[in-house]
Amino acid sequence: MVLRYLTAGESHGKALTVIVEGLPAGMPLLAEHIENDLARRRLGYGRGPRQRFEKDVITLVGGVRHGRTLGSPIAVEIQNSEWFRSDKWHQEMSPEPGATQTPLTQPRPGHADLVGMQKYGFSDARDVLERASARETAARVAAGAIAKQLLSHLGVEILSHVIQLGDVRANSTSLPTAKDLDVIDASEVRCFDAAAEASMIAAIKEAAKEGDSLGGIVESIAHGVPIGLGSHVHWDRKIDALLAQAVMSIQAVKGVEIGDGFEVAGMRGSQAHDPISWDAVNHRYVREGHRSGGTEGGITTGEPLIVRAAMKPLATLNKPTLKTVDVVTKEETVSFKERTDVTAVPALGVVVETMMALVLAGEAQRKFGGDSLSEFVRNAQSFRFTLES
Ligand code: EPS
Repeated sequence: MVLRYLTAGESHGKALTVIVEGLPAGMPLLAEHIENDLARRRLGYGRGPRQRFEKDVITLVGGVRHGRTLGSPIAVEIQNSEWFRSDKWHQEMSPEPGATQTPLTQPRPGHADLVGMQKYGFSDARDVLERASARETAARVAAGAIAKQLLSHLGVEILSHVIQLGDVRANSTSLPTAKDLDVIDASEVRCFDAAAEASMIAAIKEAAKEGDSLGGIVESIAHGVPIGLGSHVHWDRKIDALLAQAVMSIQAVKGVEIGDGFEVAGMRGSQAHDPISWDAVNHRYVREGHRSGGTEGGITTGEPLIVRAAMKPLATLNKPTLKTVDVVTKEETVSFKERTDVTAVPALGVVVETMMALVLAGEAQRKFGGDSLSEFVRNAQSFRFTLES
């Protein structure tokens, strides 16, 4: 791995931490680059009360001096405002010896609770759910914001939008670009189709009234990706495989698609592929269409890279109706009630952008190398000139 990162921390613990290693020195990096994406991750109609007070206050603990990276590991700490707000969490999540007075013994179907308890030998679901929580994605987004900074020096821009919420589908005929991001982020559900937006909000209201939750699908697009990231030569070097693993690792994601992956399965070969033509003005090959999603043979083609992710409805419900078993009494019951979001699909887009950025930054580092930003950019330009000549 050229670019490595590791997150630590629990949802209601004191803080989350992420360390990112393998980025070149001399890259401008400000706290606000990270804060912007963290703020975008908190957006979205249907989030629970916690998002109203979580501020994601960050501290750059290492790897950055005078606004530039040093080439050393970058460490970021993100405070959990929740921990500072209430004594409850000081006690529940204390690292000191002790025990909880309120163990959670009624595991939620669809969450990590039961299998996590079985696997790790716990009798309190909190020992599992605190880490399984999607709060952890805040730490990933901080890492991804740093990766996006590196990619910006290659002209790569990544954005996302919601294309389905519950059973409401957006009518997305054109591919949004970075210029559209402000409009998308201004939408309460981060949807680029205003007509669908209203129906999505209505669906969330309806589910909220019934104490239920909703899933959906997001599409994330990277424009300006260099040709040649990933490789056809081995299974674990294919860019599609790296992206699929990264995106599938996001909490509650159950499906990943590259380009029109599922749709082309039902087409004829003569219709399913993007024809190649030569752009004599810009001296480059272009694909007429986006069906392949910007990869062929596990390598980026330079066309927009398109990844879709399907999120299941959250397993935590405001009105517990899911049948389960109490792990102490073994009696039938319903899963425990927790304060929760109705949907986190609008935030998922920002997390998918993050995982794409981390994969692309790692693969760009692998291809172009360089210990300083200028060396990295020079190497990338040199490769591009070779292709254009
Ligand atoms: C989450 C449950 C909710 C979400 C949380 C993820 O938290 P709480 O139980 O504290 O209300 O708000 O997401 C975040 C805190 C966040 O920053 O994304 C869960 O069970 O995954």
